[in-house]
Parts: sequence; structure tokens; C-alpha cells
Amino acid sequence: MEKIQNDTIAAIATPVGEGGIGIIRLSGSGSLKIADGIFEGKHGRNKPSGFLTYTTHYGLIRDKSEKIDEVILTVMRAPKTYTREDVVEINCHSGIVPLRKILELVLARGARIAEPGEFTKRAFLSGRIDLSQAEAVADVVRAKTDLSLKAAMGQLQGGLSKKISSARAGLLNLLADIEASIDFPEEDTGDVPGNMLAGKLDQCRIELEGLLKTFDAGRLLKEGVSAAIIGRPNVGKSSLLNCLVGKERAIVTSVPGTTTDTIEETMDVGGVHIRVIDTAGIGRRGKRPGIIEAEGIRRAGRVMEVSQLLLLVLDGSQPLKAEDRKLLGRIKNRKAIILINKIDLRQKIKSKDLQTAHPAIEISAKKNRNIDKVRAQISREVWGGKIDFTGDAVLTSIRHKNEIGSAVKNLRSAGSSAGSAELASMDIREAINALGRITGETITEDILDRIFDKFCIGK
Ligand SMILES: Nc1nc2c(ncn2[C@@H]2O[C@H](COP(=O)(O)OP(=O)(O)OP(=O)(O)O)[C@@H](O)[C@H]2O)c(=O)[nH]1
Ligand SMILES: [Mg+2]
Repeated sequence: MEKIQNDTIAAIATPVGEGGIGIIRLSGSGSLKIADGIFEGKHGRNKPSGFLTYTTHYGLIRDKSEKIDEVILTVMRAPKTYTREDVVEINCHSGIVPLRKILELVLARGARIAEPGEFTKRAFLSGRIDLSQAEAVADVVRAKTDLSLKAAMGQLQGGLSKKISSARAGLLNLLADIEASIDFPEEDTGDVPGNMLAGKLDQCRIELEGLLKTFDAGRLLKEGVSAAIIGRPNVGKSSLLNCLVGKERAIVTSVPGTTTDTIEETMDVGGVHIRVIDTAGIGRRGKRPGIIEAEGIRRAGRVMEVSQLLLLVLDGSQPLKAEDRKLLGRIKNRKAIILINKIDLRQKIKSKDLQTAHPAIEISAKKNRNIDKVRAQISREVWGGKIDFTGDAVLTSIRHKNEIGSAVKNLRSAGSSAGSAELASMDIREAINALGRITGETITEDILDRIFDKFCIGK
């Protein structure tokens, strides 16, 4: 899908705000000429259109007689650039005004403001990277842990593309053989006997199924997991949140019903990004819940429904109460860890009283005891010990998963219509198209738009 882009696009490529350096990026055939009109080199009279590729130059950005900022300007000439077009990057002081003024200046001289992800979209349309690599750019930018970065980088460097392209190439060959046997049935085309066809289809399908199996782990890496801290009022939920995230995030007092809203923080456990959510205590407080507390309890219930992992806190210094039992019942079929808190006090709960299949850990949130065990258990629950991350391709995108899923279905159906070459070839063609939509060989404009809409401006 090669396409000529004539217009020159520009955007602020760094977060807008006060900082050391801000970057305005230009891409397109007009980039150098636009830069010529506003840049005045400090040393020598050269203009950007005369600069060698991948050289940087110190100078001023000017709007006629007005000096806007001192900058470093980098010229990168087509085709060896991010977009394969002429690219100019202007490093200026990162303040809202210089960034905005320089952007306005390049727009006034004929550049157009870039859409979200348009630089990366051009890198794809020019054929420098395929679609799955372009998507990985957004994943790299958004990576929240070392492991999610590793997965995104693997994809950016073509790990997934290679697997998909080789499966697709195999299917294209197979299809060519089958179609030759349909078109010239009388000739000996070295045709594909049924069992050989079935063997090749199986091989390709099994490979794709292997890729599908990496999706649970991949999604975990990319999206992270939400873990809700739940329990009766005053059992130490907020104290636990503070321990886990290592700061005094939530208010802790001895008054039952201290937390009235949900409080969210993030942490990294074994490379997985975890959103920990503290909630209002569920159940009776000292007094009857007012409107605020009632809403807090309702929210706690909702968070409990949607979180992937539940951390049920019990107060070990008190006998198990009816409300604790109710909560134990509610988490029966959920992924959960039970935390018997306040073990620094005399204990009234024994783990065996709990009658639960969930793991239970005795902790003291106040004295920071056994919190490392909680982390280790969270990691076990979340990873299930089954992530093996050997640098092979990992599926992290639901879009890719769906396309591979439909390719697998088509290959299965092709295998079962072994008798009819026509039917089999139709299915194989569908599978080839599905795989092509991952790498971008076969893709429609609206899917492209949907993918790049999710990017940030300037990327
Ligand atoms: N002795 C002891 N006290 C604790 C421990 N953890 C929490 N507490 C105390 O228990 C009281 C309640 O703690 P919080 O963390 O506010 O409890 P909570 O479950 O968030 O309470 P609500 O927000 O009211 O539902 C505070 O006085 C804490 O200091 C612990 O491990 N040992
Ligand atoms: Mg609280």
C-alpha cells in the first residue's frame, strides 16, 4: 500500500510544558524549504536545505525581525528517516510560548498540523515498517514496566511480523499449488495430494495456535491487572495500600469508615503493572452510613465486581464476623488472596477457621510485616508461573488476536474440505487476508484510521 504524501506535516513532538527541551517535528517534501524561511544559522550563512543529512546546527528561529528562540536544528533527508520523507527537528526551549510560536510559524509557511500518529502512519505507508511494527510504537511509548517494554520492542523490531509473514508466505505458496491443480487438472503440476495439503495446513495452523496461546500473558504485560483491597471497615485496608505502594497515599485513622471513596495507585510486581484500588469498608460502621458512606460502599461493590484480583483484608485481632463471612462467600469463585491483618496483636482468627480455598497470609500492615509475601503471592496469582518470556513473539493486541483467531478457523475449515480444492482455496485465501491485516498488506482506510487515532500527536 504505497502512497505518495505531498503535504508537509508538523507537530510538537514533546509534552507541552516547562522543560529542558521541546521538539517541533516536520516531515514532508516541504520541510527543508519551510525551515529555510525561519532558521538563521549562527555559524555560516547556510540554510537547512544546504545541510547534510543527520547534521545538527545551532541558530535562531526568526519571524522576520523578531527573534523567537535559540535552537538546535537537525536535518534528516529522505529516504533514511522515520517517515522516509525529509524530516526537520527543531529543538527549542520547552516552554508553551516558544513551542507554540515556532509551530505557528511553520504552519504559516505551508506545513499542515499532523494528525495523531501521522508520522508513524507515514512510516507505515512508505513501507519502512509494517502495521504491527507501527502499532508497537504506541506500545513502547505507553509501556509501564520493563517487561511490557520488552514485549513492545520485540514487536517493533519485527518479531511478530516475521512469524506472520512467514505463515502468510507458506499459505500463498500452498494456494498457488492448489489453484494450479484446479486450473490444469489434466497436467501433472506436481500437484498437492490431499494428505500433503492437510499436513501443510496443520503445520501452519499449529504455529498460529501457539502464537494465540501467548495472548493471555501478552495482554497482562500490556494492560496490567487491577487488584481491589476489600473488607469490613477499620480492618486495615488503607494501611495495606500504603504499605504496598510505599507511601502515605490514603488516610488511615482508627475511625471506622475513614475511606469513603475508591483510591487508586499503581505498582510494579515482577514486571506486571498493577493498579491497586483501596475501597470503602463494606458493612456496618459505628454509625449508620450517611449518603457519602453509602455511595462509597456502592463503589466498593462495583470495584470488587470488575477487578481481576481481590485482596480481602480481615482483622486478625477480632473473631470472624458475619460480614467477613459474607465477603468470604462473595469471593468464592474469584481470584483472591486473604490477608489476616494486625498479627502484631493477640490473634483471634486461625487460618483453618476460614474454610476457604484461597491462599491466606498473616500480615501486619501497621508494622510492615510479611508485605513481601503479599507481593510474591500477587505475582503467583497473576502470572500463575506460566509466563515464559524468551524473546519470542508475544501477542499483546486484541486486534492481532482476533485476526489470528479467524485465520485459524479458516485453516481448520480448509482442512476439513479436503475433497474440494475450490472450497479449500477459498478458506485459505480468507486466512491469508486475515494475516495480511495484521502486517497491513490487506487493510482498509477506516481500520488504519482507528489504529492511528489512538496515538499521541507528534508520534
Ligand atoms: N495493631 C495494628 N493496627 C493496625 C494494623 N493495620 C491497621 N491498623 C490500624 O487499624 C485502624 C484502621 O486502619 P485503616 O487502614 O484506616 O483501615 P481501613 O480498613 O482502611 O478502614 P476504613 O477506611 O475505615 O474502612 C488504624 O488505627 C490503623 O492504625 C496492624 O497491622 N496492626
Ligand atoms: Mg480505609
